Amino acid sequence: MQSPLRHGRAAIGTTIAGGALAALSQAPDRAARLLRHRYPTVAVTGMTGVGKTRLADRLTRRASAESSVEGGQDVGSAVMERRTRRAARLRGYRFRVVPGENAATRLGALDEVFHDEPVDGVLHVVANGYATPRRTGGTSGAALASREEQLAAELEDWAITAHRIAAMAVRRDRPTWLVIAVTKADLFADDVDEAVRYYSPGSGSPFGDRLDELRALAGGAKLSIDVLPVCAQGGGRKASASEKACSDMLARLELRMAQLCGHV
Ligand SMILES: Nc1nc2c(ncn2[C@@H]2O[C@H](COP(=O)(O)OP(=O)(O)OP(=O)(O)O)[C@@H](O)[C@H]2O)c(=O)[nH]1
Ligand SMILES: [Mg+2]
Repeated sequence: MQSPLRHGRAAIGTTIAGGALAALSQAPDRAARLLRHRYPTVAVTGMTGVGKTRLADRLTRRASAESSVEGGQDVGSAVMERRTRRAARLRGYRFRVVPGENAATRLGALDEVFHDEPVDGVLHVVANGYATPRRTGGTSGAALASREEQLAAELEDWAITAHRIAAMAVRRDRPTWLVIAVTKADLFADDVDEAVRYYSPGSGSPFGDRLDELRALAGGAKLSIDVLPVCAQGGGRKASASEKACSDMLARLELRMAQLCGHV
């Protein structure tokens, strides 16, 4: 088997998995999956408006429905979305996109992906304060929120998800992987490194501290954490320089997920 670590070094800017990564040899896991004949499952989590649906669509080569913007109003997902990336020899994925809006459907979806049918890995999506503000149910007009408010909301949202991830990780004997996808990088192209640092374990930032807590809770060897910038916008025919950068980031994310799932 090829060492995931060796590949990882070449492919990743920020891998803080350390020793946990060495334990992430997914070979027996892959064998079990092949027997069941299923793609690995990936939970896509994160607060409302960060870009989960858009990213999952991009990763599954699905055209995002422009109907999500109705009459200029950006509408969030109301139910869990299922997307499948098909590939030969079971090297695809089944994504479960948990709605970010704090509705009953979100709680049910969290139960499903972290308890009832526990996923193989987690793609937690954050947007460096650039989540699209969404109005709360029943009100109209565009919602407004500052970047600081969005970052605070994101932190609160993460606490709930992190708790679920920890509970799942301690319950199983094989390791769980978590990738923090810092999306909408096109909106802060000059600050990508800084954003990645903010979302990284050991950074001393509010988010970093929470990740450190999660690792302590789950046990270092039970959870690997990667932080990767990405953006899901564009990719059309008129590819500009920034679109090229976007597809490069997307490719790095895909490569990392493939490594974590034992696809490569
Ligand atoms: N600039 C930019 N905008 C993005 C990107 N990804 C998503 N968006 C926009 O951000 C908004 C929210 O994206 P969604 O994918 O609907 O967000 P979500 O996380 O699924 O939100 P909920 O369904 O409410 O949980 C949409 O208007 C997207 O077009 C990105 O990479 N760059
Ligand atoms: Mg959505």
